[in-house]
Amino acid sequence: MHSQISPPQIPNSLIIKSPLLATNPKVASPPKTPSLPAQKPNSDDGGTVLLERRTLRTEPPQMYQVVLLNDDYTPMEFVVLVLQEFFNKDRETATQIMLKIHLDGKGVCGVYSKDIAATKVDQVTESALKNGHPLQCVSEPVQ
Ligand code: TYC
Repeated sequence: MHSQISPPQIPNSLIIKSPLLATNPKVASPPKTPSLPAQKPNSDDGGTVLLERRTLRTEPPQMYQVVLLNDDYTPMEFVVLVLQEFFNKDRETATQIMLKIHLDGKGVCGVYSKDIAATKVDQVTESALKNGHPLQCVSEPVQ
């Protein structure tokens, strides 16, 4: 004779249905198919109705690259510090990006959503003005 251990039974009254699980398609539900208009079968098609299945896809959001422009006056050290502070670059990467900007005229510091990119531009511009440097920073849509 052997005894079986069965899993504990959870009463329905204790199961909470999370709204997150119900609405987040990544977690719970498969891609939605748009509902089709009701169709009357044609009299000459033998009652066959052709249903087209289309899957709704959401486009990824437009991303923005934040670009620093070269000038003749902003000290190299200041640009390196800006890249470290506002773009989270380590000292070596920041130095490489700064030198690229110095040689090419401009360089990408990072790619962000529209709002974050605008904030980065504001932060860099404010810091440059406060320190008396003409450093220019802009954002532009990627592609
Ligand atoms: N060209 C500047 C100098 O020689 C350095 C510099 C680099 C300035 C990058 C701006 O975005 C810049 N002091």
